[in-house]
Amino acid sequence: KTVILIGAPVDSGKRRTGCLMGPDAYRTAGLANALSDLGHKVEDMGNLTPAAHQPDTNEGKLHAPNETIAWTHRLTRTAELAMQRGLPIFMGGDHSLSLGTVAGVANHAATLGRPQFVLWLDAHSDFHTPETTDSGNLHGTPLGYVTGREGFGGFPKVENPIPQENICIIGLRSVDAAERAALEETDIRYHDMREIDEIGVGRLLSAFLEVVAAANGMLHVSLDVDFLDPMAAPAVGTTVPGGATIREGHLAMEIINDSGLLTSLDLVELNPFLDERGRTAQVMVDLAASAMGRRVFDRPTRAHS
Ligand code: DIR
Ligand code: MN
Ligand code: MN
Ligand code: MN
Repeated sequence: KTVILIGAPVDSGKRRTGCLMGPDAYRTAGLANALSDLGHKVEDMGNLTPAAHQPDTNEGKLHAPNETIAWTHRLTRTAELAMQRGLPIFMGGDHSLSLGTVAGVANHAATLGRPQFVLWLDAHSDFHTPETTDSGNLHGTPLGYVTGREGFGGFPKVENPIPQENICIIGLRSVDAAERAALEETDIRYHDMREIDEIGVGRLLSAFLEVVAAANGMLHVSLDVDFLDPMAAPAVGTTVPGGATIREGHLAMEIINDSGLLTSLDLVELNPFLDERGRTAQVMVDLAASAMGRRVFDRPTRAHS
């Protein structure tokens, strides 16, 4: 496959800064080599910048809406174009980058007449709107946006909203009350950590992938660092204990690879400023490699740091 690495140093989706260093941390942890070792043709587009925008003020409840809107414009267009040439991996950046990446890949799927599906691996459901968010942090809103919820005035119109039943969230353990109420009214498929414990991430995921395959769908995977337990992946601003293990993460990625369905991937919320000698960046690179065909049997051995 042709894999297109796209640096999206988005840091406007929440107040704690540092995610802007994410793309370079993934490069330093060897993402391009990990993928080319698997036989892929890898291109690195470098880091994007947001579209031109007015500076943000500190008025109002939302944090940095202008910058996030500008990123949404840039990323929607970039995702549409990259999809014509290969499999984009968006190296974040915080989760607000997915307002653009998901909107863009959905536009491309529409030109092919194929349905777009989204797998959201996250402790959080990110289903807020600018009106329902308590924190004012727009990284909590991408699924609200791409499903076409109201309340995104000033943002680009979502041309091809993702149907609710085409979305599956796995890993939930921190859902705000308003979000939960909204989510329960939808046809979004969602699985919390207890379901991972009792049923297993493999079975939950396989059930969703069967639906994607039956529909000849395109599959976008959005992997939030906090899907993983903070003991395994500490470099994220919103750690929530009780997350997925390294093995559950890899199993999910390996099953995604086996399905042959993956068409685009976000790696989001890595904050290298909070990392321990690049450990979390390395975990995310290894997970991406598993999603792109590395088998656990072949994983390179690494000296302890
Ligand atoms: C939180 C944060 N629910 C909010 N969401 C996060 O601000 O709305 N998503 N961290 O991954
Ligand atoms: Mn998230
Ligand atoms: Mn999260
Ligand atoms: Mn939230």
